[in-house]
Amino acid sequence: MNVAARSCRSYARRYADTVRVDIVTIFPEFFSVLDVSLLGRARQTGVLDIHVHDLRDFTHDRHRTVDDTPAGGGAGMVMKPEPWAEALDAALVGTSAERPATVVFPTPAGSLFTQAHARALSQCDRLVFCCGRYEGIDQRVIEHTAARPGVEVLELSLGDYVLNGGEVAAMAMIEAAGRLVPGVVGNPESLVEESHEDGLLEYPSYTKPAVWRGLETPAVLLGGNHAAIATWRREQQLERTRRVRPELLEPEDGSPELRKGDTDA
Ligand code: JD8
Repeated sequence: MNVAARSCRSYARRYADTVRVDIVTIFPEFFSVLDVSLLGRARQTGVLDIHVHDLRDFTHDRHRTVDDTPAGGGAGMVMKPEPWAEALDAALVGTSAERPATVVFPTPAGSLFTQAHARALSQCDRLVFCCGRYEGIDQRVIEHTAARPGVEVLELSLGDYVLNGGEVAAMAMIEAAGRLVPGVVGNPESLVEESHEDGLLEYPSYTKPAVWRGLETPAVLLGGNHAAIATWRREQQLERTRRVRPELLEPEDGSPELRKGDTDA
């Protein structure tokens, strides 16, 4: 079974009409972007209940220390476990098998975040995002969190490139999941057509004027033949996907001999 399918089964289904999201970070100001646009409005209308916590508020020393030297040596610093445990104690208050929560640790060492994860996260009642910095978080925090009753832990990577911390990744995951929560996007029909929901890239879009700087809108889009338009758009999706992202057309778990271009000829 692939990771996404396995995750879908184990994630808590969403029944409440509000999704509660807690974010733990040493840079709470990063998340001011969640005040604007679609997610900002969803927060105002109460569909999303987002709370940002400063990890340093869970320290007890004068310098509000969240990092320490790596066990075994090496460059950089590692986030110490104690503030994380206290922050998660607070974020997970009331969590139980009956009131489950999904805790996401964005990390380059995690599974690749996909639209299937976004879909599954959008169906959870309670999400907690733990944003690491430096070389990352002491691994025991992940282990300890996964052992809490009612908690499902996910280590997810935004993609195969290096970020300075988990904040930007968490933001992308929150936006991808948040827009799938019922009531966040005004017209739910606009969700079904889009990229990655059907495993293909999107078709190109055009608006007026029909001729702009000598460039024409494809005639089929101006002809009013809706069947022809649908056929053209599907062909464009397939052509684009084959050209730009051919791997999306290959079977996900296909054995090598079944894959196109992978024969031993
Ligand atoms: C969390 C610390 C930085 C990671 C040394 C620089 C996700 N797709 C992704 N790329 N990078 C991250 C990510 C990076 C993070 C942290 C997520 C916490 N860093 C570290 C290890 C190597 N640096 C990510 N999701």
